[in-house]
Amino acid sequence: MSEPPLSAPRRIAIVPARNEEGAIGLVVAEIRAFDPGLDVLVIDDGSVDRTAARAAEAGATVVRLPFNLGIGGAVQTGFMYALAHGYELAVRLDGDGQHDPSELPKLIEPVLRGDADIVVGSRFAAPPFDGDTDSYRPPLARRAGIRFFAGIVSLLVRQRVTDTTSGFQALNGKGIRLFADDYPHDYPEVEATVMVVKHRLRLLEVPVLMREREHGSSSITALRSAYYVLKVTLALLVGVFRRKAVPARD
Ligand SMILES: Nc1nc2c(ncn2[C@@H]2O[C@H](COP(=O)(O)OP(=O)(O)O)[C@@H](O)[C@H]2O)c(=O)[nH]1
Ligand SMILES: [Mg+2]
Repeated sequence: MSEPPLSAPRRIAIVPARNEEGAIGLVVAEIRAFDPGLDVLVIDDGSVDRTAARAAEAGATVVRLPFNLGIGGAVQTGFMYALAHGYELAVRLDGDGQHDPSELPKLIEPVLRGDADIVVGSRFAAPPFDGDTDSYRPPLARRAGIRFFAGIVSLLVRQRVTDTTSGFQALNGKGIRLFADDYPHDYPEVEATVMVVKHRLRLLEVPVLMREREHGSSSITALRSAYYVLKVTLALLVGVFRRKAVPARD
């Protein structure tokens, strides 16, 4: 991707961030170094630190939400921005530096080839991560949760998925439109995976490595994980009975 062709689609990187002042500058710089044609949009979701300033200094456009909407609302804001500004390709990366922009070509290429509407970077689709000390290995309880959701979601979408909580993604215009119109709240990625397939968008997983977080701390604590599993499972059940998945445009 270092020399994109002139016909390259207008593209945007959507980066949700909350209190990521330690990491966000480097994240933005790395994305811009990877592909200078990729506009970087940071959604600062009610941070109480210098996240917005650091992102702007590094060259990102920053949308500051007036209060904390949560990851779902922040990500949807990013897709609404992308839709309103006519972007044809979007990538999404976390603001904590765990997603390595040098892996973006794996995500973007299937979208550009027209093989998928949404490509998700999976931490678990690759050959096992044991032995590889550089790769990301979540704690046991979290791995169990990840397997649990991979199982249910694979059944619901009738396609094997291994990582339903990954926020490392690339989407074409169809994907941008869907997520701008409707995006789950709270812990959104699991439900979003189901939504994509329900709307007949083509979902593809590709293996990626994920880096360890070096600054700040994960927003997902042990207690939150329990709430996460319960809430998302209920939401999936409700989703099964939900007739119209996207609110009509007016
Ligand atoms: N917009 C927004 N982003 C959040 C919020 N909580 C976490 N994030 C961001 O979402 C990304 C993933 O969160 P993280 O806490 O690292 O989760 P983990 O990687 O699954 O442990 C990071 O870029 C965070 O800055 C939130 O309330 N709102
Ligand atoms: Mg993280």
